[in-house]
Amino acid sequence: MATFSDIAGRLEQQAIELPSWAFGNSGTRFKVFATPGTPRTVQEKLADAAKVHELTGLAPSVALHIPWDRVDDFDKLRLFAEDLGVRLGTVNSNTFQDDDYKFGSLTHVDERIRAKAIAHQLECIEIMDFTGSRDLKIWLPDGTNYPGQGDLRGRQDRLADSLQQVYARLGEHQRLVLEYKFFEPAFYATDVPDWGTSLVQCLALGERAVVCLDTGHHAPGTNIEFIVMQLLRLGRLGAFDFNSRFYADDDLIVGAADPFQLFRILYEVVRGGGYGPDSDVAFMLDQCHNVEDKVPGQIRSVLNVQEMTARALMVDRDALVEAERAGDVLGGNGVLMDAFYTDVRADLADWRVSRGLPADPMKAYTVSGYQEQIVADRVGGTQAGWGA
Ligand code: PSV
Ligand code: MN
Repeated sequence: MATFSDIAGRLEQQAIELPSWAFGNSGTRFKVFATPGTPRTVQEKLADAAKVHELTGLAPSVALHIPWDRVDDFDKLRLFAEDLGVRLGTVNSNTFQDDDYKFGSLTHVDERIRAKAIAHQLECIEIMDFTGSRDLKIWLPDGTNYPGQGDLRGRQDRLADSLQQVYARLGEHQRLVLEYKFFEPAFYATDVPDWGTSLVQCLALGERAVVCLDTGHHAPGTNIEFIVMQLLRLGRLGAFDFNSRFYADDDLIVGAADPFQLFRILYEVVRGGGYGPDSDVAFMLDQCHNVEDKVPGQIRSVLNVQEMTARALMVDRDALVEAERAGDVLGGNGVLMDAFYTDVRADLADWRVSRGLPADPMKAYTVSGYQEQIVADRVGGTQAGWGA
């Protein structure tokens, strides 16, 4: 097995994008709790994200969600972020909070509403031109609740046409990233329910259409690392939305529910060339901190990804190849498990110190006084929220 010092250099290549909405309030359909210190503006969300990056060195960019993060001047917002030491990343469109989209958006049978949903995507691309963002991420709430409610085939055909119109507007260096989700808010048939459908739609568009894999968007027991392998093999894994789930689309801290699954996913990422300077895969978080403080929630998240990446990098690939050739089933499994069970936390602490970062970013946040400061400063106004 590789030692930590063998792989330490490769850890420099890690960059995880934070979702602006992770810093806002969120909840369930039962209740959204307010948290003291929650940002009121996108600028305050960026300040919180910059704090995460300052303490971990892992999170140099922030994804925006439109309309939640809409401002008059995106050029100015880009400069504001750069002054804080972060940059603006993926732009996420939103067609799930407007009454017009009750029966769909890019798949809608009413041409007026479908055109409106397409226009929203085009507005997002216009924003990307100002922010310098590479990726437009589309997740659709489209689907039906009852058999017979909509024509499954017609919806798919309209989706293809809508996406084509959006794709045609992309700049040379921009990408369309299509996210799938097997249910919710639609419960019978979702129009982009799985990686196969997303891939098929992307293949029809062209090379700059790629799939987003949100780790919370599969049925329990799904072998997610297999999907990672296949999409990397085909050159169509565009992005991750990392989070954890116990039951549904829980959006909990990545690595919290099943660290071993995160390790297996990251092993396939490394194995398939998805990690490092030659890879285009965007490593994003898509999480909500409903009951815990948001900034330390994001710090914990990026550290979890870093820890499992280090372990995945340490897997002895040659030994795995050898074991497979020899038909040594338990030997191969043992090679993988050796890396998984290696505790890299002390090595990572030293590695951080050697780079001028705090050994323990969670502790450093607690003693920094930042949480007390934002609680004291952010009084009045309207706290940002998932539905705001
Ligand atoms: C949908 O569940 C999703 O994963 C999409 O990425 C949305 O943009 C995001 O969550 C909203 O939090
Ligand atoms: Mn997502």
